[in-house]
Amino acid sequence: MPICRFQLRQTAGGSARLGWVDRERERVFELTGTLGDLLRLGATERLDRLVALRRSNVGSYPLTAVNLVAPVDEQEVWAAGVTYARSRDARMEESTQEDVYERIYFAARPELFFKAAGWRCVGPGARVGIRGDSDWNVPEPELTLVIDGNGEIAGYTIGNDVSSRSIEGENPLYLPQAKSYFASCALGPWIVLPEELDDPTQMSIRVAIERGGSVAWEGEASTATMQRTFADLVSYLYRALDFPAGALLMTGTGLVPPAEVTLQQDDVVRIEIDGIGMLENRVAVVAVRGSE
Ligand code: DO4
Ligand code: MG
Repeated sequence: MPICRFQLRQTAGGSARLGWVDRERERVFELTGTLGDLLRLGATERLDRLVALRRSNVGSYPLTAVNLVAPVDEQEVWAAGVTYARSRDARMEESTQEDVYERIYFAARPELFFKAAGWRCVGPGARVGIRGDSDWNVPEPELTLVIDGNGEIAGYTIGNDVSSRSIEGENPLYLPQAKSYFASCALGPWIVLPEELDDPTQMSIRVAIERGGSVAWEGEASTATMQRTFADLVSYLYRALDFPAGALLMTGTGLVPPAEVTLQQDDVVRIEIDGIGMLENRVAVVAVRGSE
């Protein structure tokens, strides 16, 4: 059963709690401890602890009585780039420096970048941001790995690596500004354990941008078309950094809208991944300070 983080609706703004979700009964069962506590453990201890926690019966709530929040606490969120041909091609079209994308697609060392501290991430139903100083912005639907302190994959969730194409396209060295700003990282709705997921290398990812009640753009891709393996991405991330409380790693996008599509205020971005669920967020333009 998926692991989630949630707040009680009646105390919205109160601290987030850990839980597991019974999707059939549509209830959340509270668990003591944090996601970090679980990810500090090895795989066997984590499963034992989850079994023990599930027996402890701290409290349960109907899904309608809670707000799910991003399934991340003290972890950093990292992201891989140009792991699908579609991402490479879109960046070669937008960029003044197209060869860097062609080269990284085939290079042994993957592109990995820091996306967000856990506390900056938004969860299901919250607004995602697009920068007010960018006129070309897109969602990037990505299967996201939840990795434990030992570098083992402990679960999977959905990520939206919202990005500015105009800022990255102007100069690849602007990548951190294109990628990391207020509410640019959405995660959720929950974490599905590896034991509970069919083959994650063969999963369909679907996205739709809804505008004023109709679909402005939609697309579908399969993780089967990814150019790299999850193990390879994780091993590079953990090569020269440690993550005692685990880390999240977005695995790159295979879905980039055509050039004429840009996100707008109040668009709704809906991402679905088989076996995991749906992550839906409405868009808000993030005001930037000091721009004309
Ligand atoms: O190279 C820039 C970032 C690529 C990215 O975020 C992706 O491919 O998903
Ligand atoms: Mg991305």
